[in-house]
Amino acid sequence: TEVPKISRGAFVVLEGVDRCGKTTQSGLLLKRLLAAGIAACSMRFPDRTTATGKIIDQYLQSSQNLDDRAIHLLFSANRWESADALTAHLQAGTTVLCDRYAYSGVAFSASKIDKKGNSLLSLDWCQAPDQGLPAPDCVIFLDLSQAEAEQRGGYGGERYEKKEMQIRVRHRFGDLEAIDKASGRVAWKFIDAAQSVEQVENDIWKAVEETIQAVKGSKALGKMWQ
Ligand code: 2DT
Repeated sequence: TEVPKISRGAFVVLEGVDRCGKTTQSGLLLKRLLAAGIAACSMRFPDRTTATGKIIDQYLQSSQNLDDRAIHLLFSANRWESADALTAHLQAGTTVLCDRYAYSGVAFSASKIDKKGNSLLSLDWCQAPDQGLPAPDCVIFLDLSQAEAEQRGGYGGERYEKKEMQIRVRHRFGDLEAIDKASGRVAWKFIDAAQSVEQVENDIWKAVEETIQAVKGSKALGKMWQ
């Protein structure tokens, strides 16, 4: 007798600029998937609970300084630590939602500049350590203009929560979307995060349903940037 093969879970990454409501939406989405009877779990990066995550947390809270390359590699290592578990969830048929991923990794590091305004780390250099990680089936990008982000009541006190940095990060996300578009491997869905929480939730749900359908059509799990 043949055991029917369960199709793998979908891998959905949520990205966006600060203040876009990403964390709220990832909670709502997980609830909705489970309510619809779809096996699902969520992850978030940085995962501040692991050994690398603790150093990352100290760095973000500015209680520890690190070389820009060293912290970039730690953020990447923080994802690689979870790569096997992530793949296992997907192969077992569980849909995985991930709040930030390698896209944030590259967008933030590649937005660092020196005193003259020159980039410190190139996009290519930043992408390299994450190459080969499981690739998402879709990237849901919660888009918010700089003006709308500012209206939401200012940024917090962590290292990257500064206006000029956020503007550069938004551009780097655009560069990364263009790279995925050119390769045709990972679909990005842009969602207007200035809408109400319910509207954003519904737009995300539509995007996720489409992604799950595509995965059921036996779309193979890809590898990041290769
Ligand atoms: P949260 O506020 O979502 O905890 O993010 N970051 C994130 C990086 O610089 N590199 C990465 O690889 C990742 C995943 C984005 C904390 C900050 O860390 C930044 C915001």
